[in-house]
Amino acid sequence: MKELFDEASNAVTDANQDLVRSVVERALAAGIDAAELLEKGFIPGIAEVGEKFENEEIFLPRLFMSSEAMKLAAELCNKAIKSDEITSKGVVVLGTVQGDIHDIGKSIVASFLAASGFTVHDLGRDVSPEAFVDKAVEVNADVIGTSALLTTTMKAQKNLEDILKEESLKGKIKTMVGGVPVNQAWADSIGADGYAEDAAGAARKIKELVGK
Ligand code: B1M
Repeated sequence: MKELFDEASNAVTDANQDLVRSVVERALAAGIDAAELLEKGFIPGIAEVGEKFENEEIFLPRLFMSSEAMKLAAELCNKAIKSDEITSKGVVVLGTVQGDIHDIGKSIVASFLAASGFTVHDLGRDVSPEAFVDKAVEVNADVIGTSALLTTTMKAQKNLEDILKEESLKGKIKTMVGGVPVNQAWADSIGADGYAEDAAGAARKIKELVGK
């Protein structure tokens, strides 16, 4: 199993999409859980790529190619995570905040929530606070979940809190924040109702927020 996780990590660091497909196929055939494959194989691979980018060992084109491999890995694993639960535990509007195009982690969160029985409206990336609120009102959402990967885009999570307050929706619609630069202290400082470090934590926290 360890070898497959290492291969998964290498598939992302080497930006090898054929290897991504092959690892996912072999892992699922061997009965490995898709969520575990993401967590122990592919995600460590993209984290390593991020570190190399930060240390200027690799540059944007390479980061982009690895991110395409990671995106494929997430798509393939997400399909295997999907659940067939019929009764919805609650409605969640989810997206990556305005100005931010990082959507791989957000899509994994969407899959975990769907697998945990929530109805998820995934608005994609670069979503304005107004669009989050409009959709949440339209679908009578319990929770708005936002993902921010850049220190410069985290403030959009605060803008969302401000708009909810202005429209007297704060408390009626709960908010949940996540993403690499986000932490509990940030969530507390902007008045978000919840924070989670990863997708499994997001599903647990949202269950708590909607009381189910
Ligand atoms: Co960018 N990028 N990137 N990037 N990128 C980071 C975020 C960075 C940390 C890399 C680095 O320097 N080490 C850095 C940000 C630095 C900072 O803000 N301080 C950075 C930068 C600088 C940039 C650009 C500015 C680069 C440039 O153009 N010069 C640019 C910005 C574009 C923009 O958004 N406007 C950029 C572009 C890109 C790509 C397009 C090449 C690509 C994104 C492709 C895509 O998403 N479609 C990319 C990638 C891949 C990364 C890294 C390497 C990996 C992100 C990722 O997919 N991780 C990233 C480095 C890193 O994160 N270590 C980096 C895997 C994913 C599964 O994890 O998204 O963290 P993550 O999601 C996790 C948790 O965070 C959590 O659960 C998920 C699953 O476990 N979570 C939530 C996420 N959302 C949640 C919501 C919740 C709860 C939990 O509740 C609602």
